[in-house]
Amino acid sequence: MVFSSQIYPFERHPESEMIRRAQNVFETLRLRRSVRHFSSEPIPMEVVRAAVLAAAQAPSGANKQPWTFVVVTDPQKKKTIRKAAEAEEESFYGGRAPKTWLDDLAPLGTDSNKPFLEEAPALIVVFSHGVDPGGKKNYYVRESVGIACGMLLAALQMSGVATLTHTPSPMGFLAEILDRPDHERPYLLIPIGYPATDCRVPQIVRKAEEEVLVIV
Ligand code: IYR
Repeated sequence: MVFSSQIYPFERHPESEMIRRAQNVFETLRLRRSVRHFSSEPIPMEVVRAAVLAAAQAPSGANKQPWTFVVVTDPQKKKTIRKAAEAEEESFYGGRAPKTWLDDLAPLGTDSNKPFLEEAPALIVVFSHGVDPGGKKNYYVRESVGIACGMLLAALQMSGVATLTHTPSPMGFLAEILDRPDHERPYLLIPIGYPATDCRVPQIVRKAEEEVLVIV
């Protein structure tokens, strides 16, 4: 397909306004934490839809947009997903994971119990398309879908919705339970909602600017 081009309607801001916006984004994203204890209170579907549409504006290899976002609110489906995820996690924590991995997870206090998969009012299951429906390969699929997921997490956080990136492994069961077509593979499971009132999170420390930023 050949795209016709157009003048880009870029929105330019004064520098002081740019700095203010950048700091606002930082202040909001600084507060994002992986939440594992959600209130069951529903979140407005309009917010979820806008966040998914924001994510779907991500750049992708050859603009193939190799993603599908499935939003699950049905309690029965969430229960089925929880059961299948817990079965995988039991084998992960019960011997499949190397000791070094389990040692790294110990401070986070995670285990094979995943009540949040039922408690959270919605689960967003992100699927990647390694190939298109006709079987033709897509490009930079993991990078493209990873960027879209980052944009989704940021959009949700900026809208006031808490998130968890959950990766039961392997997660092929999600394609089955959600009856996805063959070219879609589960990429990430994102429970979303409001934190429960007694939700606690580990006290983690982010790397300092000098450790993550190099200006050449
Ligand atoms: N998927 C497992 C294990 C797990 C792995 C990593 I890397 C984490 O940062 C957290 C958990 C689970 O969800 O418990």
